[in-house]
Amino acid sequence: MQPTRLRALLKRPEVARAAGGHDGLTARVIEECGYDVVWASSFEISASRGLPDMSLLTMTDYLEAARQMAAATELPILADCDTGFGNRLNVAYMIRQYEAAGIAGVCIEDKIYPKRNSFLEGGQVLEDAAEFAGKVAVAVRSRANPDFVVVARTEALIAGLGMAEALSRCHAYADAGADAILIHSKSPQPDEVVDFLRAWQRPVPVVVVPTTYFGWDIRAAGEAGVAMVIYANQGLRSSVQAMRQVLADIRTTGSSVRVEGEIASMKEIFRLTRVDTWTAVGA
Ligand code: SPV
Ligand code: MG
Repeated sequence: MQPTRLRALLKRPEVARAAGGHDGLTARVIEECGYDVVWASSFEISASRGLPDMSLLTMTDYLEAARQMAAATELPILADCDTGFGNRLNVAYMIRQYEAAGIAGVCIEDKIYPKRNSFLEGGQVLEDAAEFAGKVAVAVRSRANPDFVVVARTEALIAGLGMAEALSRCHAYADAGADAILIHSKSPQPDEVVDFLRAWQRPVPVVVVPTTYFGWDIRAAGEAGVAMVIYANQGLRSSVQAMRQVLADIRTTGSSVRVEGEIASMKEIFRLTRVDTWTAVGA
């Protein structure tokens, strides 16, 4: 059901909106804010454990986080699965595991393992395109439900390899059966993503992550032909900022008086964590 929903979201004329989460609570907030999809972000899942997004966690760690998100929300979960955690065999295993956990789809990227977050300088090394297309084909073949979504992400622009390389890679991934393409860019302007979209003639939907070119809004993305926008990390970044301000204020003033009106009440957290449902179970 969730895979079918995610697939339909990628096909409709309106742009789908995904937001990055890392646990049950963040998934619920994303749902309440009206997003269509939860992006189980490798960056957020790592950062929430105090770790950088550098392939330090295992597939099991990422899967457990995605499972928590799926349990907490009705929204489809698109799981960021980095490089697929190994070779084609690992990809086949990963697909089985994520599908069985009720995840709607996965995204794999064409970097070599261990990968580093796209916004870290250096170490952005791409896997051979044919090898990665092989991984995409295995991912597609390994799903039990044909609606389970496989997104193929190219890091060609991140690695500075240029538009021709990005396009030829995405053509190969589409030929291998990818349900959608994610074109990643760290440019402060949307120009290279716009150029890519202009040149993209396949019927395969395109997903973007406007972290650095944040001025490009959803309307502009829709006009350029984007199927889904992922706000991958703004949730986590905002929570760090808010927590820091509030805790610093309490530390400075010696009480929480000044911030009580600005922070979520205990009642609100009870509601978000469905305390009524659990109370109704009885003791
Ligand atoms: C993530 O959210 O983990 C992503 C997007 O993969 S990025 O951080 O931009 O690489
Ligand atoms: Mg990631």
